Amino acid sequence: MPKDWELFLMPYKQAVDELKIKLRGMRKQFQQENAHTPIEFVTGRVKPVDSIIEKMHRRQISEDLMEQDLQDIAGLRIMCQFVEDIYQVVDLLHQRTDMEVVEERDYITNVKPSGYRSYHMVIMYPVQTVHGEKKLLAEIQIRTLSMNFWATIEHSLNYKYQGEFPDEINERLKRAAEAAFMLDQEMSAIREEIQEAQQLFSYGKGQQMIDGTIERNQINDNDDGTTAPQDN
Ligand code: 0O2
Ligand code: 0O2
Repeated sequence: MPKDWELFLMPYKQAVDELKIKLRGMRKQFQQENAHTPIEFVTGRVKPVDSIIEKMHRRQISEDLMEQDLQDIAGLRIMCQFVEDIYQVVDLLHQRTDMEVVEERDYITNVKPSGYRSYHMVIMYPVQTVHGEKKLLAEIQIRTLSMNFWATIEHSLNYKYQGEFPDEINERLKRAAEAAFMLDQEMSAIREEIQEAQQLFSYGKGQQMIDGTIERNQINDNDDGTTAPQDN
């Protein structure tokens, strides 16, 4: 195991920070161009050391293979409004020249037995360090808001039951996953109508800015794409 975890994880932290800025920048660019943005918001984290150690034990990964086999030390998550947006983001990431897609897992078409849905991409990403370039793996999970709601709840229940759900909870979670996916399908069916309304709304916001009546964008648009007022 690395003697100095902080030092070992530094490039991973740098990768997560850089990728958050780049992915949030994509959202900003779509908004600036008054186009529908396929990215609703972006989060990211470096896997905590205890989770890294636990996963290495569980998957019997040796230390020399850690950086190769543990693909989610750096993890990014992109939340989208519609299932169609997920595939647009996938295409956009394929086109980028600052990262290389090395693996993909489509858990939307191939739903996990738990009911989990998301699109996973593993990328090779170069970070510049004082010792030169270091290429490392990062995992990008792309999902709808509805898939994210389900995964977040299921993940927190996992803490309580350590993955051993009682049958009734298991069944309910699977039903909830299907209900969440039905919500996605219903929203997709009226996607054009929703996007038209959203475009009118954002155009309205822009007009208000030009008139100088109210500077809504300043209070409403956080860096992470949420709409809560900023503290700083
Ligand atoms: P928990 O509760 O254990 O999950 P910012 O200030 O917005 O630039 P910040 O504060 O680092 O960035 O937070 P960010 O980027 O909004 O999101 C961090 C949270 O996102 C983490 O919570 C994770 O829950 C979640 N997350 C984001 N991406 C991933 C991912 O790829 N994999 C996993 N497993 N989780 C992800 P915490 O704080 O770690 O707490
Ligand atoms: P974290 O940081 O707690 O989220 P493995 O861990 O062996 O099952 P593998 O091969 O590394 O999986 O990759 P996989 O299955 O493509 O992706 C693993 C990650 O996807 C998990 O990270 C979760 O973030 C998410 N995930 C996969 N299946 C489920 C599921 O059934 N429910 C929820 N809520 N999330 C899931 P980790 O390792 O759990 O770490």
